[in-house]
Amino acid sequence: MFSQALVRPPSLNFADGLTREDLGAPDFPKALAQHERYCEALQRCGLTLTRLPPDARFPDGTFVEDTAVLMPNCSVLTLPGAESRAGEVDAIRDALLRQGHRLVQIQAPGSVDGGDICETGDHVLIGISARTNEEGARQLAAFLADAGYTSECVDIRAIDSILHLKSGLSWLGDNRVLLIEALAGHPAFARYERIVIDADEAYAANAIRVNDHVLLAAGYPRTAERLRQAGYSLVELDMSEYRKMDGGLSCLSLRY
Ligand code: CIR
Repeated sequence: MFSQALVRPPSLNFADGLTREDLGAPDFPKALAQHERYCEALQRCGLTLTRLPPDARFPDGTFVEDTAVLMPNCSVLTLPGAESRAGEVDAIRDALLRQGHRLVQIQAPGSVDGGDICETGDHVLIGISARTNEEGARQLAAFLADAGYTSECVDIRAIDSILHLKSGLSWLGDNRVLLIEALAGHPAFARYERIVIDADEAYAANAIRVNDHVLLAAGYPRTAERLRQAGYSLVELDMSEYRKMDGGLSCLSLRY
């Protein structure tokens, strides 16, 4: 169960962030409103929120997930793989230290984006991507092993459609994952029950299980139906402005 989440609303220059999408510039007031709905949904799932102020030095700073990997027994600050994002970690470090976390940190030449890290109970999947490199994965695996977790790498560099591992994968609990077809055949997922998403609903793969609910991007009816049939209680949220910036539901919070 999660009890807390750390979030950071987008800064006014959110549109200056990195993106590989070609969906136009995000609408700032709409992005803020969507962020507020997202925060309300986390609170509805029982979480207490820590809200950091936006910081215009980091237009991607609202995607706080990439700055840390928080497990019940282990709190790791990352070193995000995009140079423009490395400084985002400082504010997260301060906030987590204030809350009493004992932190370890990925060091260069290692790089890790939290979006590449998928916790599945005591086993952690580490995406090797354009942002998370093998050295970062090695350092993270060692921190996790010290804390009693196992891990394995999933190389996603050949899958152009996803930025991070979790752009195409969600842990639903109950030994179940939701994932895109391009990942479904990877041996790392053989141990899980797999719900494979239709190609035209691929964006919905970035969902989050938060206690008794699953937060899902709105507008993906077949995925929603499949999850309802599997017994999940859904909260559907409009993510249009974050999608334009290559982000999704998991990216907007650190949950712990
Ligand atoms: C970036 O390219 O870094 C941001 N515009 C999007 C990051 C999304 N984060 C995530 O999937 N965890």
